[in-house]
Amino acid sequence: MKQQKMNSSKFLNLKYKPKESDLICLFRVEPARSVSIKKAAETVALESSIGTWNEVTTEKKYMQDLAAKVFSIKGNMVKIAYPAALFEKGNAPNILSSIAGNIFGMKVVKNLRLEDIKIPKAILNSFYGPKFGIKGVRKMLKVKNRPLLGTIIKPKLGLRTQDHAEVAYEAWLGGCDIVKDDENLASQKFNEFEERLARSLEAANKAEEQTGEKKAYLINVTAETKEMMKRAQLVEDLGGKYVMIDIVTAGFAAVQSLRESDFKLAIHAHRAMHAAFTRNKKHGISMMVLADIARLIGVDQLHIGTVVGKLEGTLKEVSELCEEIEKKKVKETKLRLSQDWGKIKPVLAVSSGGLHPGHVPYLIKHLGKDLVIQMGGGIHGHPSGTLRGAIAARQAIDATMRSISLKKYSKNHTELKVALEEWEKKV
Ligand code: RUB
Ligand code: CA
Repeated sequence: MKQQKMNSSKFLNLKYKPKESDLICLFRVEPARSVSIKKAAETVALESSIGTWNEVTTEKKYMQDLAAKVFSIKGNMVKIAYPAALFEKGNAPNILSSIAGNIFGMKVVKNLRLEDIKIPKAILNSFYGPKFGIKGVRKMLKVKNRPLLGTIIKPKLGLRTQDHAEVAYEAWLGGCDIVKDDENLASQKFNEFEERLARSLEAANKAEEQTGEKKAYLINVTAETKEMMKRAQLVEDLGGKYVMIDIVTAGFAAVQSLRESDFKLAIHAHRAMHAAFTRNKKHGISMMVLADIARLIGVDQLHIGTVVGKLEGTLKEVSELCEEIEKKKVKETKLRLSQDWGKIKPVLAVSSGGLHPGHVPYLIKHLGKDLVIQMGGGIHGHPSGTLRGAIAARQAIDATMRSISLKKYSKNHTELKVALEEWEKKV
């Protein structure tokens, strides 16, 4: 490949000690054939800060301090420090257009993956972070100690509004704290938003009266931004507590708009489409980075994976993600940078995708009790229906919180027994 002619030394300084105020990125860089790792790394730094493919006559001395610097190269792992002044504060799309922009398509890299980012205090404090966070959500739902139980209405598309509300009611009655729409339910003709909202909130109120517990409906407001805001307003007007949004397909600016409005609504973040760029271990953007952005812009709950369910993600990856969003300070690991989240509240982790009651002990053991355990098929697929399915799931949580094995607990809890028999081979 033809090497680029450029004045790039200002973009590579292995003696550079990053400043507290720098934003740090950890990249995995696989250079193209005949390109050195140094050349590939400094090209990433220049393209994502003040450089381009050649020297330009418009460059001024006063901008030199804005150059991003490669300051560490270990094998393929490269760290780059970005001066905070490169970015507009409080503007997530702007930050991503720099550190995760053109660079993924450059010919000097065969593969490039942004593994993690470390956000300096000044940038952190320019964002809202979660409005409720773990404590706020627990307070709202009056659940102190155990994981929250959630369900996704299934089938994900197709149910008519009255049936949707009926299924939701049964799930709440059986013991779910949270009932949510699936990622691709919006306002289709068979189940329009406004009617669904009204009917489902009615069902939630009825279930609250009958169980004495708080019940939340997480309606999916994902839509064009102005329409999304109208829908969120409607949720607030009708007394809802939560909204759900597909943060990747709606876009980070839309999530910021939702968070930075005056709504008193908790935000549940679904990550549909993330695996298009997070799954390839050599190229793209990691889920860790997506989690950082989600916490920064202020969602209250985020899907992080299940390890044992239907979607990919190792225990190490999922538990590191859980720490990243739930702790105040996280330590550096092989694929993660340290972070002090300061005043930014923690986000409640959500495990969802292919789960059933038999998975509960594993999830609580490895991810802790600050968790929403969500089961769609694992509740509505219970041989005796949704109500019994939700009862079984809640029994699994109760047993685990009391350190009783599911097998033992199921001896005098029929719903759990049936669930365990049904999914025995799928634990
Ligand atoms: C859950 C489901 C959710 C996934 C999303 O349904 O399909 O959309 O949790 O994945 P079920 P992730 O319980 O029937 O599998 O949580 O990994 O983002
Ligand atoms: Ca991070």
